[in-house]
Amino acid sequence: MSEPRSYGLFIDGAWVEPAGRQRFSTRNPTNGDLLASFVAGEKDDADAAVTAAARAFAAWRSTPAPHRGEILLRAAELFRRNKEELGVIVTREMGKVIAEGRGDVQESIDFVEYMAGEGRRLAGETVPSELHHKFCLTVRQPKGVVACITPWNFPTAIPNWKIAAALICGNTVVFKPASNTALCAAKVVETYEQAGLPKGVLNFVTGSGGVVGSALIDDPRVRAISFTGGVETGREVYVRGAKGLKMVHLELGGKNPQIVLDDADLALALEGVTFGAFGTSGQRCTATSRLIVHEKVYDQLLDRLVERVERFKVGDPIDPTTDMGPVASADQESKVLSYIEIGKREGAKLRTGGTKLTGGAYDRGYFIAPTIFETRHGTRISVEEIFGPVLSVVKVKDYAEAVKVANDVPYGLSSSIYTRDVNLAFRAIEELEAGITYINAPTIGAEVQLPFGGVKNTGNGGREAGSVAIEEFTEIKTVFIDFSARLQKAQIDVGE
Ligand code: UN1
Repeated sequence: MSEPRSYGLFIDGAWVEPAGRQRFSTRNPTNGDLLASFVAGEKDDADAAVTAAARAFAAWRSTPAPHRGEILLRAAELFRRNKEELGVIVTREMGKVIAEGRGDVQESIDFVEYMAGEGRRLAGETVPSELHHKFCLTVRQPKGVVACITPWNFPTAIPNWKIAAALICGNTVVFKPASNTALCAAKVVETYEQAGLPKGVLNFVTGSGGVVGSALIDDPRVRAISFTGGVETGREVYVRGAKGLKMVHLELGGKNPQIVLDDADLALALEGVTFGAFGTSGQRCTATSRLIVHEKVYDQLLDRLVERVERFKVGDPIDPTTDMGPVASADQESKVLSYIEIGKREGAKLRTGGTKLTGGAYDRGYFIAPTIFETRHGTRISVEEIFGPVLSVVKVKDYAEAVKVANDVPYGLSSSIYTRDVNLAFRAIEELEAGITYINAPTIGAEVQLPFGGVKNTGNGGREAGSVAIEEFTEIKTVFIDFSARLQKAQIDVGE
């Protein structure tokens, strides 16, 4: 890779270097290589970004939505053209294997393209009036300045989910990315810049959540906040956003179950859980962190899974033959290792893994062996989000117990069931408490043209992606057009 680059903030269409700021760097979690350096933004920087976004709002709002869509389409084309380069940057900065690094960028392409098309829809509704010669309809209008605060695990895709949806609706944006994947975020911003977005429409402020994020959340000019991250931070964002009566969209954790019944195609279920639990080193909100297995097939499935995972090649994620890369940061590593200790202490049976990998190249990065615990439902490792390559396996006696266990956690993002029984599959759709249910497929791998989000502590009811993404970023205006040329009184002039 070329020399580490030094980035400023992107405010009002220009890369700027405010004087006297501290800087921070991002590093490759595989080997510690320095990647790029960034400004640790302060409150003044967040203020300047909001000022630019507020100023740009009037013109962007009145730009016809299909023209906004053309700019998004150009951004999508650029993401496509640069997919390989960006995929490599995702892998270098975040540590997911290169196929998934490319997948992250592909998800960006898919979503930005999809939202570009939304520029020719942004549909309202037309409904009948109770009065003569009167039209009733709704139109969508943007909210204003939107703050997009994003995590590191999908460092191009999740920013794009938020930014593209906000922009197509006519909002202007201040984007505050996770610090450890700020290079991916800067690349996203450069792409929109090259696509010809007018100045001030997208602004980029790096820095800590406590400083930059806080300033954005409390700024009265910010009308909506879209946040993906941990549940405790999310709760604080919600409470503080509520004080300003802002729309707050939250995408928080998960403790996603894969249920395997005794009639399941076990080879398929095995492939599913392998990808669902250990893809992205388990660092997806949708990752399979619980395998709930019918007692009749429990030993058979678990033995095969352990054997499969023990053959995993854990190493440099840029090597296409690697099955699993490192976790994303030192913080992640210590959090995951502490959960492994908790698992051991609470008496879970460690079937494989359970250690930091050391020796040779491992010593330069944050590598954890893929870990499988047999445990009973209710232990901490079986109900708390770990966000790493740690799978808890729980034995159940039938479908009813499987669903009970699956639902008995504070989260409800994704869920999956493997069965050939069509009735039980449909019952699972009805009964699993989750925003997403997969039948005979793993808990990861949502597609952008469908809503994404969850129930319980996973969020506050909103959904990203799909056509409903525009709900978060628009106000509905209800319009009555009376062409009767006389005063008509709703609820009073009845039956005429
Ligand atoms: C996330 O982990 O927050 O469904 C997003 C999936 C991906 C998105 C995950 N398409 O696994």
